[in-house]
Amino acid sequence: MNFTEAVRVAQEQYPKKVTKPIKYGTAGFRSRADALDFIMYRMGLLAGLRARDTSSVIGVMITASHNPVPDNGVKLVDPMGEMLAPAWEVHATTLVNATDEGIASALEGIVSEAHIDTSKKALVFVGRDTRPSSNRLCDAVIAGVTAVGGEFKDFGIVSTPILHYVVTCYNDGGKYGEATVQGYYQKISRAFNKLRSSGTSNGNYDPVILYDGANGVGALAMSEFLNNMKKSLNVTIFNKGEGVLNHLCGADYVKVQQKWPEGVPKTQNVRCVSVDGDADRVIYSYLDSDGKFYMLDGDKIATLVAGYLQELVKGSGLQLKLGLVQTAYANGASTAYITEKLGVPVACAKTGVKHLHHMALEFNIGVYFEANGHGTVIFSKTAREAIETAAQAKNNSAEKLSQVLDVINETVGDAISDMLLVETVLHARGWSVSDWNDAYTDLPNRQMKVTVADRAVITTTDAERVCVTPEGLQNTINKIVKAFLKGRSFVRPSGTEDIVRIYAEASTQEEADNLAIQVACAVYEHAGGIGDRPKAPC
Ligand code: NG1
Ligand code: ZN
Repeated sequence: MNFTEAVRVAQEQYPKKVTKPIKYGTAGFRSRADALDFIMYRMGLLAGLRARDTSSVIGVMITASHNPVPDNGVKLVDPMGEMLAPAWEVHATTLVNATDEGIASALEGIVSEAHIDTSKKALVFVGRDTRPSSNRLCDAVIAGVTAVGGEFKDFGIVSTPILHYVVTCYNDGGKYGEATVQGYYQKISRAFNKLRSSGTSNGNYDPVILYDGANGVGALAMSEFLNNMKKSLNVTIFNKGEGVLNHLCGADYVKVQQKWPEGVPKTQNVRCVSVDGDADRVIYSYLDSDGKFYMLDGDKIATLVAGYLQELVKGSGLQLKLGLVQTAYANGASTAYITEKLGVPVACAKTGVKHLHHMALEFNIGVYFEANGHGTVIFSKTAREAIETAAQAKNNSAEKLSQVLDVINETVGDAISDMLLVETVLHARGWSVSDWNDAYTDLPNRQMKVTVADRAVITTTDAERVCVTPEGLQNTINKIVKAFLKGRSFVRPSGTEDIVRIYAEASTQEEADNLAIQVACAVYEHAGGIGDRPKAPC
């Protein structure tokens, strides 16, 4: 195949306007939407090649998740719903950094390195979020797929987990489920309805939810679920799109700002479920009878779920190894609770779900969650088969495990499927949201961002908990941390924003804030900070 057509379309319709090197990061390429057209086009080209390389459907998702509306982004979904293979991240970076004329030789290089048979058919599934720029950027992706002779199926506005789901189902011939958007809603809601067949209330559990759709696709997805879910849950949807996407609402806002989302009535003692802009993250929160705000993040969800699954595994008598994978952002109290109280082994991975997913494969049942609410549970083939066999033999715990399995979207973190899983566990335990929260108390923590001239000067090791360069920074952090009771702090360059992230936890909120500021200042000094010196937590 020659790539003259690919170059012609690039030059005429999607010329490259930036020269700064760009890297395929934690969540693909992300930046301001108006700088993304040529990247989208090239990711369409790449998806066409990757589809031939794997003889499978490849997904392309257009979203900037929890980021503000002017941003957008793109990531490729590999055949079984996984994130793009590392070798292909390198190809993506090479292709995007080529000049317009250089596209042909970049593509030829990929074809020869990956030994791709370009005469094969290529099919690409494309999905996008509700951002105003997403439609235009979707056209650019499609132009890329077409320019390398590929075919596409446009799923329109869908959540990220839906796109992962349809890609997986198509490639496994429908074993995991039907490869359609309706198939996704039906599979998960049918499983949930079945779990609720014994009734909707239990003990302190009340099936009432205030749902914060972040003014994005998560609101649309939830109303589709409600159409399928009969009366198993009493959900009221807020932030349906009347406001600005992710602005003062949604999972990231609630988690990072530790505040109740705007647009949701302040009803006390009722669970509020916030999702992010592409509905792959979920955060719970509530207000107590005094109006005090509490947040239940990915760590709380992970520990709730892992504890419950562990109980069912024990009850079933099956010899299955269950483990939890977290990142350095996991609250220290959650790690202590799950290892010491529940006896579940915990592993720490680098930020980014692909790293967590990879580590979770080491267990028969791997629960993985980022503190920001992104995660899921994966079951090995052995676990799945053992559970199904025991369930058929009427082993009660195995039957429950088997039902829970169908509510989970194993292909990727899925806000709504995760919410249904949480609701299942709370219901089974007869817990109110405060019962859940009382399991352990989070150590006060704070996240901050510092802008530096070049965030690549910061490199890390040990699952990003230790800073290797610039020299001296880690020593300074160690010295600062020492002065704080239960102090812990680390810094890493963001993979999705042009900033350095600071994380700090300590025994009081004031101390955590203070620690974060001091470490932020150390980063500012050692790593070439620009703009104002960090002052207040931001
Ligand atoms: P970066 O920007 O690399 O920190 C953020 C999240 C990740 C992950 C990605 C993808 C934090 C601290 N980081 O990555 O966990 O979700 O976005 O969306 O929340
Ligand atoms: Zn997201």
